[in-house]
Amino acid sequence: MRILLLPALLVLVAAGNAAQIQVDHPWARASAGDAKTGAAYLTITDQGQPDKLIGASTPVAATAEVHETMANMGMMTMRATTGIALEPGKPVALAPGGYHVMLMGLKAPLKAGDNFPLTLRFEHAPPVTVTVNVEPITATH
Ligand SMILES: [Cu+2]
Repeated sequence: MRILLLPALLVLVAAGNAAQIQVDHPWARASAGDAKTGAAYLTITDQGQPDKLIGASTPVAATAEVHETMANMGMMTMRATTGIALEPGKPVALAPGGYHVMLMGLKAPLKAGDNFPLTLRFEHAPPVTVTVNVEPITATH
């Protein structure tokens, strides 16, 4: 009996630890000159329960905030969000012109070819740290 139960238990433990949040293609644009702000982009797919992206942090910037871009009286502006809702199985893109992770107080300019860690925080799922690739300043995807 014990021999039969053990594998079942291991499967349960493995399922509990499976990544609930999938993050694809994390990238950022290289800094223009010595700009102290930047933005990181990525696509999040929630593989678990409904959740919310509520924050981010990275060692390369003093602050990271989840922002949304919006048109306000003909001007594109952005503001911090209280969170981005994630629905199971529905990818949410953080991309130029929309949601992004704003990096403020960059400790050094982002250079194409470099990469840096970015930790995403969720309402329910445990934090996820991804590696953000810095792409040329002309990158749009
Ligand atoms: Cu922003």
